[in-house]
This record gives sequence, C-alpha cells and structure tokens, in this order.
Amino acid sequence: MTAKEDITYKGQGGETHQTAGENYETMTTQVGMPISDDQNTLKIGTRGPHLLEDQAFREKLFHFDHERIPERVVHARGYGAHGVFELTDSLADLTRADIFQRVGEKTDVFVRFSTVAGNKGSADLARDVRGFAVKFYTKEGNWDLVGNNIPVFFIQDAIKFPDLIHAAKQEPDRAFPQAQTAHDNFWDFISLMPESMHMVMWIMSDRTIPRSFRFMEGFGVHTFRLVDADGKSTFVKFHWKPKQGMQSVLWDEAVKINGADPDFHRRDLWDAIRMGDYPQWDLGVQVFDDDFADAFPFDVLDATKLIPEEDVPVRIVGTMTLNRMVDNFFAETEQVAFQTGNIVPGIDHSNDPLLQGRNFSYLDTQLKRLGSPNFNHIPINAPKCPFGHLQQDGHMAMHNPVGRANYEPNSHGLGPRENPEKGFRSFEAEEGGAKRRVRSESFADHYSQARQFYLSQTEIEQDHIADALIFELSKVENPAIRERMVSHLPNIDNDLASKVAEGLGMEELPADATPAKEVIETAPSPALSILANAPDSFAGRKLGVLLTDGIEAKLFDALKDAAEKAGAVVEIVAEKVGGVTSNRGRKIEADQKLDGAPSVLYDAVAIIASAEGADKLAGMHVAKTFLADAHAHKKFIIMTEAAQEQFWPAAVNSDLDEGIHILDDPSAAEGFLDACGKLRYWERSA
Ligand code: HDE
Repeated sequence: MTAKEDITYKGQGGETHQTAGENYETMTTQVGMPISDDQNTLKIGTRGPHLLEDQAFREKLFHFDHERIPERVVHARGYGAHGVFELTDSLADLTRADIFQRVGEKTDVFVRFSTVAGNKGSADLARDVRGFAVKFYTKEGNWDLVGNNIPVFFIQDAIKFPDLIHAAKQEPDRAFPQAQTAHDNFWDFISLMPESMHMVMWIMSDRTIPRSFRFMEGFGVHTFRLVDADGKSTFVKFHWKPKQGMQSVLWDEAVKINGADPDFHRRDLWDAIRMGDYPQWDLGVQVFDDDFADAFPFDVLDATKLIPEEDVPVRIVGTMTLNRMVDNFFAETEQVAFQTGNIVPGIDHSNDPLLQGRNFSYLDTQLKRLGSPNFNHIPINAPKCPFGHLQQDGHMAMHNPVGRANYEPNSHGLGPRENPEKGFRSFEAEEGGAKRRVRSESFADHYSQARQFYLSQTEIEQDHIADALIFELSKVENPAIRERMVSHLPNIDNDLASKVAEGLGMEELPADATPAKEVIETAPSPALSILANAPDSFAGRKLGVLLTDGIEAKLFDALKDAAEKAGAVVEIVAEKVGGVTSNRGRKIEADQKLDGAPSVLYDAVAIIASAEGADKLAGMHVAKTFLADAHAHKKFIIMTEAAQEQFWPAAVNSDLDEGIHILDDPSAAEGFLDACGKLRYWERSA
C-alpha cells in the first residue's frame, strides 16, 4: 500500500484501522505473528533452496490458493449495493408483515443485479434477463424478493430448469458461446418448448439490453400471498419501478460497449452511488382475490403469464433508495445468499410450480457455493433483528447456543422458544387431489400473452424484436431449428413471422406450429412498452464531450452548466488524457482518451472543436467513428460551427436533422439539454 491516507476496513470481524504515513500497523499472520519481511521467502543462502518451515509464506500461498468459491450456476455475474426501503402506503389492511405496517419506516436492504447465462467474468451487456434480487432486513427476519427485470419466465415447472440453463449456457463440447443465447442449443430447446414463447418476446425486446441497472424495472414474477393477522390471504405480485425511467441501448451499441467497457453496468452503479446520485425504485403491488384469479383467462400460478396493469393497477407502497456501495465485493456481493424460502410472517408462497421448485434450489445451492450450513452467519446474510435457535456446530460456526441447554423443550429455563402468536404461520389453504405428475390444463395457452406483448410495443420496439430474432437465429447453424422457431411466430403475429422469415432468407414460411389452445385476443397493454413510458428527462444520463485545442472555453462551460443543471454527468474526451488548451490558454483536463471512449458509452454527445481541431478530427478514424456511431445510434448531438463545417462531412454521409444542434453561442446549450430528455432522436433513419 502506498497511499498515505487513513483507511478503515469494515470487515466481517468488525473494523480494523490503518493509519497513514509512517505509522502503518504491523502486518501479521492470521494468528497475529508480526511479519518482518513480506518480500522474500525463507531460503538457505541467498539463492535457495526454500525452507518448508516458512509458515508465513505457506499460510499466504495456502490462503491464496483457496480464494475462489464456486460461482453461481446461474446469475454468476452480478453487482450489489446497499440501501433502504421506506414505506409510503401501509398495507396493514392486507398483511401482518411488519415491513408493511408503518408509513415512513425505513428497512435496510441489499440488492444484487445480475445477468443469467454468462460466467462471473462475462461482459455486462449480453442480451440476457437481469436478476433483481432484494434482501430486506426486516424486524421479523430477512425477506428475499428474488426477482428479474422481466415479469414472466421461460418455463412453467421447475423440473425443466436444468434443461433450460444447460441449453442457454455454453455448449458442453466446445464451451462457447459465452453469455449469449445466439446458438443452436438454446434455440433448439426453446423451439421445442412453446410455453417459452411469451418470454421469447421479452428477451428479444430491448428489456434484455438495459442502459444500466438503474433504468430497468423489477418483478417478483410469481404470484405470492399477503396474509393478515386473521389468516386471510390476498394474492399479490410485486413490481419495482425505476424513478429514473426505463432506458435501453441499441443492439449495435451493446456489442460495442462490451468491447469498450465490459463493466459498463457495474461502473454505472458504482459511479452513480459514489457521486450521490442515488437510484430509486418504487415498490408496487398488484393485489387480487380468488374471484379475480378464477375469472382471469390464464392461471395466476403460471409464471409464463403476467397480469396486465390495466386489469389490476399497480399500487405503489414504498420507495427503495440505493445509497451505499459494498466495502468488499467478495464479502458482500459474492457471498450474499438469496433464497425464495426467506419469507416473513404476513407473506406466503403460492402453489406456482416454479416457485415451489425454487424454494428447494436456493437453499441447496448456497450450501454448495458457500460450503457450510452456517452461511447465514456471514454478516451480509445475517438478520439485523434479534434471532435465536438451537442449531449448532458445522463448518465456520460463529453463533453457537450459549449455556447448558441446546435442545427444546428443556427444564433449565434456557434457550429460545416458539411463539405461536408472533411466529410465521402458513396460509391455511385447503388442498386435495390425487398424487399426479401432470401439467394443469389451465397452463396450456402459450401464445396469447406473447401476442399481447408484441402488439403492446411501439413500431420501433417491434422492429427491434424482429431484428433480434433474425440476429439470434442467423447464428443458429441448423436450418431445421431456425424453421421450427419461425413456425411459432404466426401464432404471435403474422407480420413478425414474415419479417423474420424474410430476414433469415427463407423462401417460404414454415408451416405454423399448432397451438395446444387457441390464441385469444387481449387488449394491448401500453405499460409493457419502454418507449411509450419514456421519462422525458436527461437526469442521471451521461454526456460525452469531445474537445480539441483552441476552443472557446465559454461554450464548454455553458454546456457543462446546462448538463449539470439537467442532472446529467459530463465526461470529457480528448485526443490525449492530459486534456486540451483553449484559445485563451486555459487547460481543460480530459477524463478519457478518445480511442478508449467511443460514443456508445454516452447518451448524447458534443463536439466542441476549433477550426484547426475540426480539421484534425476529420483525419482521425477514431474521431469519425465517434461521431458516425452517435449519429447512427440516433443520439442527440451538439457541435460547434467549425465541427459542423469541417468534421461532420468527413464523418457522416447525411444531412443535419433536428436531433443535431449547433453550439454557436453559449445560449444554445440549454435547448440541447432539453431535447436530450427524449434520449434518442428516433425520427432519424440511419
Ligand atoms: Fe433463480 N436461481 N431459479 N430464478 N435466480 C438462482 O440461486 C432457480 C428463477 C434468480 O443475485 C440460483 O443463489 C430455479 C426465476 C435471481 O444471488 C439457483 C428456477 C427467477 C438469482 C436458482 C429459477 C429467478 C437466481 C443460483 C426455476 C425470477 C440470483 C445461485 C424453478 C423470479 C440471485 C443462487 C443472486 C439464482 C434456481 C428460476 C431469479 C440455482 C430452480 C423465475 C435474481 O438456486
């Protein structure tokens, strides 16, 4: 360590403090033996051999060799943050859950966002579902809402999960492709599973290439139960709505971002929280009773179906704010162990067969990953409320029962006891029927909601779905798989089917797959579109400003002020990271060197160039790509007149349009930032 600053380590065993400067604390072994030399192993003579008695060396290497734990079998790549949930509307009328009683009360949370298919080191902008797992440290135990950014799932029964994941991840012989579904095995499996068609529409939509974790929704997916003090139950579905608004990138951007910054989503969350721009989500509930469930055309226990918000409005009950990054990634984000089984009094599971299967899998997987039944002793997993039980021993046990009695009942008057009044009670559902291995008939409609989703999208979004299907299926080598997949599409929409078939170069549409149940028409649900619900705000977004030497600094200042006023972040890009010098000799430092900061990293861009600078940019491939890509990705662009006259024609072979502003005067900056609220100039055909 070279930095001369005080550092406080908040580790699992409390805090350790390192003092700055010459007063570093003495380095020790694990058992506290002071170390005199951490640069050299113990040897005979000056050139060896080594001595086995060198405990300090052996302990250091032994520990290093054991640093890795198995990565999650799914959702391996993830990023976590701490925050608080504040209740804004009491649900005391529907549930006894302590967290939902008192308006204004704050509950600590830990959130982990993730991708599903990629390995731990994979790139952030894979086309993939995002995990959205929240651990609420409530006063009556930890409640884990282990959701996704998509409200439905691929399959209906947990027994198919290993097949789904095997098919989605790298193919077993070649061990590629990494973090993508654009390969034969995935589409082979999917095309044989009509129940996945609704999810297919979602994963081919822009939902799977979010601009960042901050700009996506979250869903509990399954139907759960809220249970009141009298044992009465109401069905519930949970929703997270980002206060920042939703936003996605374009596919061409996703591909390029993965190269330019594979940590794009991680960095975004880290930067936003460290800057104090805390992301927030509203928690909403859709509550409904048995009568609604019985009348709804689909089974509310089927995780491939959603309940449109237009049918059951989302009632907002609180807000989650993420306000603190972890102190240590491994200790917190890697070791956090979510479980669907972690529920609290007042919340209960439904009979959704996917959820029932998950309740087994999450507990099981934590034992494999964390290696001990005591994984809840790790601080990130431990409850923050009082707890007491008689479980003991095992690897790494940190909390053992104190005193003589480790059993119950006992007559020592020791130890915790059950509490019928306060304790968790399952909803007393009347269940019955023969023991059978079946799929309910009520789960048989596979296409109606896929069609509803597709028809609820704007035209731009529908095009993106078709393009994504064409892209993915073009990577499939076996034409029979492509055809089988396309054969499902007419059940969703004929135009979509034709577009995809055409994009794949098929001479004719394959015969339609026969639906198990006839497709029913349902009204479009505008709530399902990202673009129809666009935020009209540039707050929390990033403006990339490419500067050259010789500029008028006042133009840059005006733009920076306007961007900051709009709540956006400005990043300065220049040929050299040392920055540029204005026409009056002012030095402006850059944040990024141009070839390390392509425009795909920004939501809008500015080119502030002097006449000489614009000429220079016109001769640089990387500068031309910066502008050409920003244009092709329909970004709002502002340029100085010199850039427009000398650089633009060299980079872009198109006329200017209303998405392109000229920075001829400082007053132009505000109008540009207002326009940026639309996020993209969709009218541009590029
Ligand atoms: Fe998961 N899932 N899952 N899943 N899942 C895991 O648990 C599983 C499903 C979700 O950030 C694993 O701790 C089965 C739906 C998230 O740590 C594992 C089935 C939804 C995360 C597992 C599903 C999810 C996981 C792997 C079908 C959205 C990451 C590591 C029945 C509602 C949590 C782990 C984190 C992780 C099993 C389907 C969300 C293997 C068997 C549906 C966000 O237990």
